Amino acid sequence: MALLWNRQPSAKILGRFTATPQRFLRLIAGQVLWALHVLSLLHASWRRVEPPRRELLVNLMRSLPAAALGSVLFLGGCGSDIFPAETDPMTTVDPVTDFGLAIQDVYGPITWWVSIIGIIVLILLVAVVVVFRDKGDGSKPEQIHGNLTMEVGWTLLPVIIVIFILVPTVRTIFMLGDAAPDDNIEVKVIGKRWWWEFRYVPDGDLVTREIVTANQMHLPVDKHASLLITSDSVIHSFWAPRLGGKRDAVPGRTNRMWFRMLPDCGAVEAGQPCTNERPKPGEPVRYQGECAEFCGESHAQMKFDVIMQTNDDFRDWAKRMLEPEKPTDEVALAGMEVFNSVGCSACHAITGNPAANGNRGPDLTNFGLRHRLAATGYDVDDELLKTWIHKPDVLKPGASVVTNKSRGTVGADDGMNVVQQMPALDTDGDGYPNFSDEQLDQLVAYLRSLK
Ligand code: HEC
Ligand SMILES: [Cu+2]
Repeated sequence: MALLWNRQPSAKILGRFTATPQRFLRLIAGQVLWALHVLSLLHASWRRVEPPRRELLVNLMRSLPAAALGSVLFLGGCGSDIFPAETDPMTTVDPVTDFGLAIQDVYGPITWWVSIIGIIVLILLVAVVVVFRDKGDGSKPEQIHGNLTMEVGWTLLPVIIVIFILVPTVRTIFMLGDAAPDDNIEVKVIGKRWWWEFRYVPDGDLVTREIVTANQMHLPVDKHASLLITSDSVIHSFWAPRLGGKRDAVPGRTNRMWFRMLPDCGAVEAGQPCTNERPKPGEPVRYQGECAEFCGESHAQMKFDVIMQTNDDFRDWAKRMLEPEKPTDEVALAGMEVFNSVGCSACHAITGNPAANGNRGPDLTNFGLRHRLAATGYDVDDELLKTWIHKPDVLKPGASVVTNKSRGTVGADDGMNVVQQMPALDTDGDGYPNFSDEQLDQLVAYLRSLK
């Protein structure tokens, strides 16, 4: 069963896949119960017992518990167990930033209002069905035509309800659409097929020169992050649910988004918005995100991490990105030679390795500090890295040029895939040399030493 949601059983999948077998069963059971409910209603209406057509009502009442239980199971399958953030890193109802909270402040009250309205409507509906049911004595109900009061009422009431929803929604949209507060760090976010590039705009303080990295965005906790989101390929959508809502990444257009983590609960008065999750010195906090707009074969593997750090830790990280340490280990140094001689350096840039200055693939500066491989939920380890270098497709469908071409999938020769994707190195005839195992080990040692 595990194979259903884990294509790569050998790889360690981190807390990203929240689809546990229990949840899966709950979803199925919920649907089965609902299907029974609907079937029972259909059955009753087919039989059309005359007179009276009580059968339908009776069946409705009888199968209602099944439907109710089905709904509970189904929603339980989607939702979280007691602590949302712990079991569901992608929860949308437990925000930790001002942006996330602003959305929650609209979403929360509206959910309550519509629940109450929904319950009132249901009660009225059931009451009408019961009170005005066919009593079986052949009598006709009173015939009426037009009722001004009711018509005005059911026009005005929805208008008022919609205004109640509209005002806070529009206010929040405008507030979040404004420019970011001055105290910010600006990062250009570029959606690629299928990974994320982050380019830090120098601010003369924390970031002295442009820093480029991929799939793992570091942010200082006390500043607003001001993201300039775009795409170099198709439309993607940047979404880290605990930090805030989605923003489309559209080619040729820049969408903005800004947020800052809420203050620490120990530092504010009770009742003020706050979070207990702020990073401490040396203890960053990781938030997960993913692409939320279907963008092709490996859309589901287009994930990223946001690493929240104290300002000082962030400063250290930035410094290290600009001046990484040189590898000293002999194997790693040999790996650098391989990297530069077999063509990796034509697509990947590495600060500190002047020969590596390509820009088609992710910037690999300090790659050894990254947790994940190639924007997926795979924890980086040596074996995985070897698999990736040999055949990226095994870990990420469509990620390699060669397999794409030979499989003849749509887009295989659209120019974009062919130049941009990562080549699979062990396939003959693709212009890249085959490796000896020793060279592969050296390459992996080099990549892992970059920190
Ligand atoms: C034709 C360009 C190209 C060449 C040549 C190339 N790569 Fe890549 N590489 C890419 C692209 C594009 C990606 C991103 C793929 C993805 O995540 O979907 C990538 C991803 C990677 C990653 C994962 C980066 C991350 O952020 O997790 C590693 C590691 C890597 N390449 C190593 C290498 C090595 C080692 C070589 C040489 C043996 C090499 N690449 C040659 C284009 C290239
Ligand atoms: Cu995408």
